[in-house]
Amino acid sequence: MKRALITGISGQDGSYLAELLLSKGYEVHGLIRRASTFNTGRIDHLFQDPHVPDARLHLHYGDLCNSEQLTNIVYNVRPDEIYNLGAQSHVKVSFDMPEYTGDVTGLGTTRLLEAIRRSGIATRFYQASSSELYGDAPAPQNELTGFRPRSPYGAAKLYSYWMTANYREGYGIWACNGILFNHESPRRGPTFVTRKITMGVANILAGRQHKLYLGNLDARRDWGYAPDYVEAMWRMLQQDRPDDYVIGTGEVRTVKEFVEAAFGHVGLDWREHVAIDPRYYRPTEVEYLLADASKAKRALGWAPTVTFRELVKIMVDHDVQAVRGESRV
Ligand code: NAP
Ligand code: G4F
Repeated sequence: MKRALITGISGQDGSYLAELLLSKGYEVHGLIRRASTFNTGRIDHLFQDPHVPDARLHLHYGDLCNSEQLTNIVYNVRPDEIYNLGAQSHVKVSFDMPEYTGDVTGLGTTRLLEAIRRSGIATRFYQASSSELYGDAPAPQNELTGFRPRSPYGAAKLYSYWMTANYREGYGIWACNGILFNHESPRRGPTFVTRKITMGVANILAGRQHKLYLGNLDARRDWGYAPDYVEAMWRMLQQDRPDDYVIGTGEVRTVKEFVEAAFGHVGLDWREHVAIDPRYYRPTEVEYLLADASKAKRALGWAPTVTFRELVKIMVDHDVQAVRGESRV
């Protein structure tokens, strides 16, 4: 039985990845942060009582800011595969908390890579790199495009990208960067723009909210469906040799197009409900992200299965049902 460790298991991607690996027969270990309330809502349906002899999901308290515990877990669990998905992942928040973002999203990766190096275990490492690395580099972006990050988050991810590449080259660690473009789902955090819009639509439809306040509607993103993207992560770690891959749909839309599609799906006119609040503008914006994922298609046999329209429908339908009290993800 293969054993995997996932940091960020309580997040959007971590929860889908845990489902995928459990379905493939893996024993899955996840790093979670201690909180005063439960923060495992996205993985509660996967929970197994650890006293059950054949339990295959195990959660460990720890933090990417703390190397002791990372080293303990890596050394004691001795995973075959490690997926580093934990991060302060919000770009706008990274402008408010640049130092903390650097600590978690940047140095956290080094702490984990050092834990692997010092433990001496043979493991395969996945680093959750991001299209934010590209910043204002011209679109479409692929593995050969130069990085020009435009936020503390992007800069922290850039550091992690290069540490991953350096540990691969310097120490022979089997390590990959997945450079993933935006991917969404009904489990997306509510302050990212897609989920903020779909939850806003559901609340407006139910008469619980009248206005939805947003920032830059002109930014263009390549939005895919998160379960497709965790499949790509897994495929990267099944290759003969470690490499870096861009993952995205190759389809680009503006935030405004997402708004129109989401409101239009339930028969509302977005212009009556959306207002601009400059507080959601960023000091530096990434205007145009569009993936050229031809390498992943060729080498991993990976392709997205959900179109932009289908993604909007999945998310709006989920949130409308959730407001009616019928939610199930
Ligand atoms: P997410 O929903 O925000 O999840 C982030 C995860 O990181 C959560 O489990 C969170 O735990 C954990 N975390 C935060 N700070 C931590 C710390 N100090 N120590 C340990 N864990 C910590 O993010 P996501 O959308 O699933 O994305 C997964 C990864 O891919 C992230 O690294 C993100 O930056 C990257 N990425 C995402 C996208 C995208 O479009 N979704 C695209 C490219 C790259 P709590 O639940 O306790 O907060
Ligand atoms: O949904 P967003 O916050 O995602 P962003 O900044 O693209 O970052 C996400 O994708 C990255 C991959 O490219 C990940 F690495 C990162 O972890 C995260 O998952 O914003 C998307 C766009 C931006 O241009 C933003 O300015 O939407 C614009 N926007 C307009 N109004 C808004 C809002 N973003 C947010 N969060 N909230 C708004 O009200």
